[in-house]
Amino acid sequence: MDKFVTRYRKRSAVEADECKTEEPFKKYKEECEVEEEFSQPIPWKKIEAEGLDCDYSLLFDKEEADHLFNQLEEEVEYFTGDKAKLQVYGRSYSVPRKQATYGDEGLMYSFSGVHLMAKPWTSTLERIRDAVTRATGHTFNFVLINRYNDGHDHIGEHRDDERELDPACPIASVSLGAARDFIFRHKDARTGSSKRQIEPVKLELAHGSLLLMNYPTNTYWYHSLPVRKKVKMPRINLTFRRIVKNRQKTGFKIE
Ligand SMILES: O=C(O)CCC(=O)C(=O)O
Repeated sequence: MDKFVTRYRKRSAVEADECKTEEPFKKYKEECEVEEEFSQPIPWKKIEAEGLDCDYSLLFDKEEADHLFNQLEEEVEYFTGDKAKLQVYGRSYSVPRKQATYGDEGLMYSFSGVHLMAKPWTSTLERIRDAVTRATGHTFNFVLINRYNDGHDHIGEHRDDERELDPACPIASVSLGAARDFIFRHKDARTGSSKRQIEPVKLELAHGSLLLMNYPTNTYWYHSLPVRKKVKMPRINLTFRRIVKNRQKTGFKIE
């Protein structure tokens, strides 16, 4: 595993310290107290590089993560047939994994030529979403689910930089099932002949983990989940997002 810069902190403890501000900042202090109610103290690992800002933690212990994985296997309805295809430069490709989208009513997320409508939240998805909110203080109205049957299933390099995503809200990525490598590559260093040499940042996303991709990570860095033929077990990844309603694209909808 390549090295990356890490800093451990307890998010809520740090926020509590920041709340010990003097009288002129009373309003700020009150806001911090509200924030604290949302926070669940988990130890965060900071992952930083030029233009990359992420936080990583284990959100669920093995027993809970196993339970959530099994519940999702029963509840989630993935897109099939034409709905499981991407458009790249006018050509249609099968997605090398399964995908589903859930969220608040009327929300739609568009990428790679497809427009995916949110199905209503299931109870398990609400439970995971609310755990992420307690841990981060952020609220989310949409989740993209990717299911990888084994190490052949993968996702290619891309950025989650669609204009309908609220940049003030991190993308919160929850992983359940097989641990998989996850690679960030800077946009100016993606090929051997690139003008800059910036090392990729590589992590392993564990069962029950939470990775927060904070602004401006998705402006400068592509990410991917490469093929790993030795991985024989399935994995489910949930990326919780906040979509700004009036910035959604209109067009062909997949429901
Ligand atoms: O499965 C993963 O960890 C990555 C998913 C991803 O890149 C995405 O949802 O944009």
